[in-house]
Amino acid sequence: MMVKFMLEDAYFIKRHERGDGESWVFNEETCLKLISLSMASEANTLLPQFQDPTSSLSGPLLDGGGDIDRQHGRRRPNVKEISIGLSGLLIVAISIGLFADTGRHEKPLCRHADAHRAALRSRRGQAMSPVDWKPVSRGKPQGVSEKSNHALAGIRNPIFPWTNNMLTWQRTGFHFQPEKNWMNDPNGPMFYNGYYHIFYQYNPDGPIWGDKIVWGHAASKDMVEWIHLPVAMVADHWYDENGVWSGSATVLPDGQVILLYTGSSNESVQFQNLAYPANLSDPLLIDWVKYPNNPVLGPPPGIKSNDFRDPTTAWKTSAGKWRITIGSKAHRTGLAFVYETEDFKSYQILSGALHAVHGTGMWECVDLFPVAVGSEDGLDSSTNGGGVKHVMKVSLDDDRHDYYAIGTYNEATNAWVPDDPTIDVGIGIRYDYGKFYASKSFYDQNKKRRILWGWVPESDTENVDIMKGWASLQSLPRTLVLDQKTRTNLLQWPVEEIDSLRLDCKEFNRLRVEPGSVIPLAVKSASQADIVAEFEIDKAAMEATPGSDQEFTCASSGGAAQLGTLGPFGLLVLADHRRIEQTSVHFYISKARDGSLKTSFCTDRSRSSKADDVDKQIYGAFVPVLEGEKLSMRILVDHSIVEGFAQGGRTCITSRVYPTRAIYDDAQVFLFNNATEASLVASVKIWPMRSMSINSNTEDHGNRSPQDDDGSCI
Ligand code: DQQ
Repeated sequence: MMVKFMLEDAYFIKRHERGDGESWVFNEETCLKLISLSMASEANTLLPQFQDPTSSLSGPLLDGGGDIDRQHGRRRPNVKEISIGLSGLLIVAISIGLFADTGRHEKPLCRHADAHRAALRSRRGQAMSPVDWKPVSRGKPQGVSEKSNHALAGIRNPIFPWTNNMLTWQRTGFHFQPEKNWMNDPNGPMFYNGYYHIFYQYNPDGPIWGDKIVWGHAASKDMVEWIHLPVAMVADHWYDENGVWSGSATVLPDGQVILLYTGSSNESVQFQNLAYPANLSDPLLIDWVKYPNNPVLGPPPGIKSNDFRDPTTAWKTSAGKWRITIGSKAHRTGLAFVYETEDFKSYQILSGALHAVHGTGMWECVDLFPVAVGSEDGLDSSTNGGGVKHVMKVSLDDDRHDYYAIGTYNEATNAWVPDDPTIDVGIGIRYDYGKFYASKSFYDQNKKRRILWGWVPESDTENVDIMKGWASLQSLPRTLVLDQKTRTNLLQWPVEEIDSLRLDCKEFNRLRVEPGSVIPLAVKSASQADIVAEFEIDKAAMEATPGSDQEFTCASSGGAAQLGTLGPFGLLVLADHRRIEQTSVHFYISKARDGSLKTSFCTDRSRSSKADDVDKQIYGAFVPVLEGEKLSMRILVDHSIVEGFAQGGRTCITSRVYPTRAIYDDAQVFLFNNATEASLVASVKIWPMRSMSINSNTEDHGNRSPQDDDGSCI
């Protein structure tokens, strides 16, 4: 099946009449876009696959090709039937040498290619050389966090020959993603009038971050079956001309809904703006109105005009006023300002900062919310007082990770103080030790719980995203509660509604896994699967193991293939039958000289793909395991995303992986134990997962409804 690029006819192709019959040319705007993309692509070795000027329009992404104009015996793009995107056009254009005006083609489709190239070069003020080309920075110069995947910047390795089959498989079945194009941060999540709403940073013009980011919008009754809605807000005013950036929703007690968001202005100044629904009785809240006197807030004195963004949900004080916090930085100190308002139109800055941490750089997408001590109920954002702790979260622009800390918010002094300053926000615990950024939580008054969404970027190159026609996912929505056992961390867990996607369960009960062994767990396909596993490690071996001073970290200690006394052990997912490709999600126990045990939870992607143009970094972190607890993990595999939760969600790792063989029915699951001394007893349940309805992914295990199967393990 070919990758389906969804392209409106308006995507820049123009039909051109000539005396000798009809032919097709790209209009000037298209040519400019294609040429700038091709200049960005020309250094990579993707091109040889497409360079044969005599080849037809077919290529890895275009099998099926365009149709033949029978009358003139000439191949022409058929936008209706082929429906390819800008990315497809680029590749087609490159493949038939459209830009070169070389005479290889009697009728080049970009007739002023050289002039366009020269103009672009001089605009950038530099000659682009294929050798030292790096992707155009997408973010920092505009005063917002870098969006392109810099782990792979300037990649010169041969680019893997991706096929349609492989790229089509990468699209997920039960993660939220728009039908096409680029997505980043979740914005303004809320429950309103029977529907969950998710807005998101979206580039309607293509699969890479852009300078006209808008708010995409979708609604759902259960966060499982989503309705894609029209874009909620576009960049159409001077104060948001460079992008409608991140922000939050507040549902007021009288039912009004307030959106506050950052607009990047025509001069790249970050202003805060107000918007509200045009029609509150529309449960889908399709139309949004921007307040006519926007912006409502500009950067405070002494703060750089592009270091002031991402307003939070408002909380109500005991005096009945509303407060919001906004992230910023002063030199290298990350900080958050607090503003007070009665009407969301005029604001007063409160003195001091809510909190500041030296050396953490710009704070994006700050979140501040209460959690209950002694209960797993979620709390409305305005709750404070006895039995309540406040969690502060910051997204660090410098390393693009989300950090949280547990502490106390004092309304009178307007300061948040961490319980343990050694693990202050930005220097301590992360929500997730893989790819997970710019997250946002909301209180779900429907089920009395707090829910977290996070942006999960790609780990491949922009070139491949252009081929796919889409980039980025949202994590599964996760419930957030204070871990009542430790009280020093949160527990994150996929919302219970996700369980309704489970199909017939396969159970593997109390399997003995000897040191050095690998056991296949027979399932039809685990491209979409929910896996729960528990491990008991041989106690005698644990006790007999001598302690050591050697420090273990998942990333630096050799991954799943490294043999240790008490690990690694766990599961291999997205593994083909020969395990040429495999992604491991595993534990490793290390024993210190004083006999204390430390457990790490890791995801090893180093052998996840034969492709070398994807990031395969090993992820991991320490996970608290309390006396008497078994080691447990839950892994949700959904094509190119693997979300792992250890010990009920104390430590989480979300990864993007891009196998080339371990796909479709060859995406298998294995148990493994690379400990040299300790055997294991493992119990595993695997549920294939059906697709949510928004993602018309073909591999959905027969599209059965949840009623067909209660997914229970016998
Ligand atoms: N993304 C938005 C900004 C935010 C950043 C722009 C975080 O508002 O700071 O797309 O990824």
